[in-house]
Amino acid sequence: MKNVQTHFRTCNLCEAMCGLEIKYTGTTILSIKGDKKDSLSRGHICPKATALEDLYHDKDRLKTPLKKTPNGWQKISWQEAFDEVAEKIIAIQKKYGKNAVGSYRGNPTVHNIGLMLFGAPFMQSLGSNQKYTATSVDQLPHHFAALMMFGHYMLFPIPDIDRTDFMLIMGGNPAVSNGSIMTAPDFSNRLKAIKKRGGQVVVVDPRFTETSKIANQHYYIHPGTDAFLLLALIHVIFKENLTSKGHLESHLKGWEKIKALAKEYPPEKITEITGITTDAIVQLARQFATSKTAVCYGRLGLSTQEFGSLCQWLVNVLNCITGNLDTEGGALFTLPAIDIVGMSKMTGKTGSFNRRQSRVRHLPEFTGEFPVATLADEIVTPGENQIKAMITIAGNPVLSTPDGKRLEKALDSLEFMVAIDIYLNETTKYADIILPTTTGLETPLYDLVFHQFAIKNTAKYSEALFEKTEEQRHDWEILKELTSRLSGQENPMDLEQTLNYMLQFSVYKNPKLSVAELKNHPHGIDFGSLKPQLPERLFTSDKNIELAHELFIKDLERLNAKLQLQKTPENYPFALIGRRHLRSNNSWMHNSKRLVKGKERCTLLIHSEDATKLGFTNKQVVTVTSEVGQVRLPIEITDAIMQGVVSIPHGWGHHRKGMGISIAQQHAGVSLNDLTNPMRLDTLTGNADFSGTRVRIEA
Ligand SMILES: Nc1nc2c(c(=O)[nH]1)N[C@H]1C(S)=C(S)[C@@H](COP(=O)(O)OP(=O)(O)OC[C@H]3O[C@@H](n4cnc5c(=O)[nH]c(N)nc54)[C@H](O)[C@@H]3O)O[C@H]1N2
Ligand SMILES: Nc1nc2c(c(=O)[nH]1)N[C@H]1C(S)=C(S)[C@@H](COP(=O)(O)OP(=O)(O)OC[C@H]3O[C@@H](n4cnc5c(=O)[nH]c(N)nc54)[C@H](O)[C@@H]3O)O[C@H]1N2
Ligand code: SF4
Ligand SMILES: [Mo]
Repeated sequence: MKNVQTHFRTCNLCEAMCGLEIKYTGTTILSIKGDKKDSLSRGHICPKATALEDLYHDKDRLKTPLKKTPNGWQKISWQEAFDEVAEKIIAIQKKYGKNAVGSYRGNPTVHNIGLMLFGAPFMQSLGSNQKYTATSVDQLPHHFAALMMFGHYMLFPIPDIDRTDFMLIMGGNPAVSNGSIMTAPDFSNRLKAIKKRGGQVVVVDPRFTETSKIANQHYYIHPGTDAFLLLALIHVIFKENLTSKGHLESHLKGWEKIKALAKEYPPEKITEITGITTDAIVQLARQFATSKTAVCYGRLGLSTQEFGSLCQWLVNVLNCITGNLDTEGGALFTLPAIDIVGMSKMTGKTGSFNRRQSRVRHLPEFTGEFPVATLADEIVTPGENQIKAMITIAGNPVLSTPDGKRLEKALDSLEFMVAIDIYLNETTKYADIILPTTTGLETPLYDLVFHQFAIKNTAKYSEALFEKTEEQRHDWEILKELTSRLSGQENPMDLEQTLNYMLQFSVYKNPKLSVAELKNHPHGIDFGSLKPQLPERLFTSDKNIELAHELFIKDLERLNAKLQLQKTPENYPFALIGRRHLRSNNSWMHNSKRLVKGKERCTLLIHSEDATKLGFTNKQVVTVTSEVGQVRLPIEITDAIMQGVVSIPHGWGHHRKGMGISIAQQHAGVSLNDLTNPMRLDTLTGNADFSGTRVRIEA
């Protein structure tokens, strides 16, 4: 074929940052394959990458602003849209105060360089405290633990998967998710490599997952009880003198306190509540502590639970007391070319906690935002600082935050709402104006966030493959325009100039980094493996690691109370957990035919013995009821889940009326978050508690 061209870029869909090699002619894509020369991903991709083509050609994607009118949605010009949005926001803030305009920013924000660079000035121009993001239905406990222990909310220890001898995975399913807060493309093969070099992989999960299939060992655990297991592991390690302070000896604060409190959690005491035997716990502790190197990795299933923050703290403690923090083969800190963490030395923005509380439920602020589980309360509860208008940016909170139905009602009651998004979907349908953006192949990409969490230090810039059309706007262009209208100040810089400005601070000087230089390296630049950086990298004032922060110690009281209250509620005998699928991405990629085709995926997984007891047959449609809602879906009988636990995948529920996502609507499924309860939180931080939502199941 004539004129076949090749484009190299990074996939922006999940955290793995896979390098892609795209063959195309004109605007026709011929193939999307893994880029074997990519400095990080070595040729790996997953099925979602090929859906970038579908996303580009998707007829349902919005290209021009839409305005809701009594006669339905009408296309309006950008000029008109900007005028009206700015005018409405200014008027509402004038009438009710700055905090009357709330915002919610979703997950694709962190995969989008434009939203990252132009989001902060926009939020500043808005000047509202009513800020919400997907963080509080996801990784907030990780940030919290990092802030309390290392002094910076973004200072995450990243498992050194390629050099470790033992990896303990709790509440993560990287064989499907491709890893999170740990950018490690081709995660599955990296796990297999641990086994090949004589090491071990152990998974702790209420479901026998795709990752469990790769592991040497799997332990079932009752949802929400991981903090007990971690404490018992720490108990055994202290009791048997298997600890190691390593090179951090003089920088560990609170060692004796940890040792003393772990005494209270002998394995036999927590066997019943976790469902893991004493022998297994002792063995796991010994294996972990006596491996030459080892690392514990706790992810979403550990964060979005009642004791999420305790879990993420204890994961760090476990790594630390076995000499596996800041060491090769353990967990290490990154040093990316654009170092957001390092830059805090100039800006002083290292994170904050509880500087103020939310108006209605008095939940703590974290780094400027409130827990999204209380967003609906803030919209519907009258009073000063009530939210009267909302801006959603790249977020779908109706499907992704607890009790989506309640939030729908709240959004419907607003005086004004604007959504910056690519679709008319479950959330944006409540907007008065939708400002559509470019996405995927139409956008340039430098990953500001995930280079920060990657298992190697690399840098890569991807140019846009296709030019946007005349009618389209980039996310950053929209935010820049709105910022200037709200603040009255013009920002003279565009995306590339802003990126160049940041690159000049890079610690890597060879080559001297700029967008132009990065364009000369289409497979990325490799700066090598992660290296020990402590204590210099710490942001605590005394350059020590805070092992036993009083907020965690205090929260143990809440945990201990659980030991007494163990009865299964009769009305709700099952614990509900979520799951992910290789061909889904949260709530918004079901409009690609190739990703949704095949057998029904939105099913309720249930253990065969539970199904037999209830007299259910496979594929039978059942009703699932929780404290807040009800859904109906087919069951899928399996032995790969704990008895008493059931699972519904996250991100479905496209049956709602009035949307413009035609393919997704044909594969609607049900929303897990029509069942989850916004009153159930990790109360230390306000992060949502999804794991173990109580439900009953009826024919
Ligand atoms: N029960 C339960 N709830 C969960 C989870 C769970 O496991 N169980 N997972 C949680 C997690 S980890 C997360 S991250 C959240 C996600 O929560 P959200 O971020 O609220 O939801 P997404 O499904 O990622 O929706 C992204 C939105 O961005 C739009 N979008 C996509 N690309 C672009 C773009 O380039 N520009 C713009 N402007 N818009 C774009 C999409 O159309 C969609 O509307 O959900 C959380 N909720
Ligand atoms: N294919 C695909 N990839 C994705 C996404 C996607 O939607 N699809 N989403 C992306 C996003 S936004 C994120 S945040 C990451 C998340 O990536 P992961 O952290 O890997 O999240 P999940 O795949 O939801 O896996 C969570 C695991 O926790 C288990 N679990 C639930 N409750 C508990 C508990 O109480 N204790 C323990 N020990 N385990 C529990 C669940 O059974 C599940 O196996 O994935 C990202 N990658
Ligand atoms: S694993 Fe993630 S980054 Fe890699 S191709 Fe799939 S969606 Fe893209
Ligand atoms: Mo996430």
